[in-house]
Amino acid sequence: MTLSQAFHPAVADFLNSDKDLLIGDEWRPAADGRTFATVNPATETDLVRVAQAGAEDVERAVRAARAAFEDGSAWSRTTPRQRARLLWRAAELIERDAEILAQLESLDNGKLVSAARDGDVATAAELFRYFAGWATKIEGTTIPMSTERPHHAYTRREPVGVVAAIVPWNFPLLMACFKIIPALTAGNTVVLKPAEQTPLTALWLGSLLLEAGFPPGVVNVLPGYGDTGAALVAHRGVDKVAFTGSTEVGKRIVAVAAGNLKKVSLELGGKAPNIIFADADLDRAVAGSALAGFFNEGQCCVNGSRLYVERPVYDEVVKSLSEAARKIRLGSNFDDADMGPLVSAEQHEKVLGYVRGGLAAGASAAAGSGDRARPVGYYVEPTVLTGVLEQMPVQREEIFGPVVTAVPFDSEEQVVAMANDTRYGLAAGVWTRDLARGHRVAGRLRAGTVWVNTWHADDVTLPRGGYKESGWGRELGSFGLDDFTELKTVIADIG
Ligand code: TXE
Repeated sequence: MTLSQAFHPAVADFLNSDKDLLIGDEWRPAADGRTFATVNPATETDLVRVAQAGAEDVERAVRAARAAFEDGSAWSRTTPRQRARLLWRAAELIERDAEILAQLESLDNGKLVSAARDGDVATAAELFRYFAGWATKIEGTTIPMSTERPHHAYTRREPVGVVAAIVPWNFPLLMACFKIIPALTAGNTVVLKPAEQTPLTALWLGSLLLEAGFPPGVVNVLPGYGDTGAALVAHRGVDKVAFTGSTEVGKRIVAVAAGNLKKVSLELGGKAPNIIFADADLDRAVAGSALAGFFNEGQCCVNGSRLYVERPVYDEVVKSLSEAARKIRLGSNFDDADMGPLVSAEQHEKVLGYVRGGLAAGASAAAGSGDRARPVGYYVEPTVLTGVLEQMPVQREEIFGPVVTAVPFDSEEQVVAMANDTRYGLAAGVWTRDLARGHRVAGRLRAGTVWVNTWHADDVTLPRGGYKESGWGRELGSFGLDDFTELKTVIADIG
């Protein structure tokens, strides 16, 4: 493919040849020779063909990851301080290649280069540094026993083993990092399966980790479709699956993982309620709700997609939010714009389908229309729907696009009940000037993250994850390491 001058020469070069799988320290085509195309969502044209990992490749990658993990391997002998240095080195390499990674992410996913550079890539480097600090601090405890003979009992935190990291396309590099980094910090080895829509930054990351000095086999990268992920989940040589994706696939993973009872952590779908009380600072609440609804083209599991507004300010908030939505400028890659296209034709159809379904069922569009925003590219206008009923699919199901439904409410009791009436529980938010109410409602909302007078405020230090059908476990922060370790109790008779 030909790219404009604006693109980094290394990006053009990277896209010039078919991409291989990373197994051990070798880049190789799929054993059965299959490849698939990854598409630029802004132009709907193919970017490059990528090796599609099949069963034999999964077998080889798991074997490589097992060998790298086993007792006596170079990786098993790596000290915590050495692991910290490797992670720190990886952060430096990410920063060195920040522009390349940002451009690849933009081409593959659709988000603007600026968003990828300032958000995804910068946070990825930050995550490496944050967890580098933890590598030397994974500690056990000594625990008293009350036995007659004296004993010394203590715990050790040990790596789980081979981790299959299966990630989606909305933050391709970052989601890979969410899993790989804590896994490596704790001494595990990894087989990474990027989403079929967005394999490119995962491949670049694979080569950076080799360059950083991680021993061969510690990180393997297998692009492919769901069947590649499914083969990893079924494999008895995999000790843990760390998954982000749809709730439906999450449930399938749990069922298959039962085969060898491998550990599973899941970060799944959401349908976050965003509650604005009449006493809120409405300018901030509206700006925050636009961010909540439309950040990352709305393709965000913690996207504030269900807006509840106290009735006295409902019309005013809907009007201001709709104006804010209409001001969002669509564009691609380096454009001076606010929002890119959605990731794929499938996602584009899905999102437009929900909006049209909502309109057909009697909802109205205060912004947006349910039409393609542009003839070419998977663009969707930021959309605000009113007249939505609680039982409509547009209100109950995860849309995963720039679509907000706005519903009025009359009391705290009523809105808490409506907010919690969902199978999801990933995130929620509340806007009010009444501090007591803010914290009271935060406590009543059944969600893993609750924002008060803000949305998307975040840090690599904070755990995140879901209640109910939004998942199992927590990622990031010190809690994020727990799922990547086994806890061993050692009891010694010292009588
Ligand atoms: O997700 P999938 P899709 C939601 C969002 C979106 C919908 C569908 O609503 O519209 O899911 O997106 C791999 N065993 N989220 O189809 O299928 C797959 O190859 C093992 C929310 O992209 O769950 C990819 O790598 N792996 C979410 C990853 O799973 C399997 C982010 C996610 O794909 C598999 C993405 C299987 N049987 C979508 N089938 C969030 N929580 O942020 C597929 N995969």
